[in-house]
Amino acid sequence: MKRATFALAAMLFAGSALAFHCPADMKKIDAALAKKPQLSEAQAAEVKKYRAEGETLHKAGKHQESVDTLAKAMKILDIK
Ligand SMILES: [Cu+2]
Repeated sequence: MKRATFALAAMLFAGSALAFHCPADMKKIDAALAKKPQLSEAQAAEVKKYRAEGETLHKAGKHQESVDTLAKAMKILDIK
């Protein structure tokens, strides 16, 4: 019983940490885009796609998927 409670608490903690992660990543992407990075049309389209997908996933509560998707956009933009 105690172990289950701990596991649940750990899960909730991980979930909320990730919930903060996505908006932070989106902010980084938006900031990078505001600087008009040198991207090919295909790259720019991909970044936009991942950025939108990440936001949708975040709103759906799928934070891990959101972080993973936003990471792809960040990789194209070369954000660390
Ligand atoms: Cu999220």
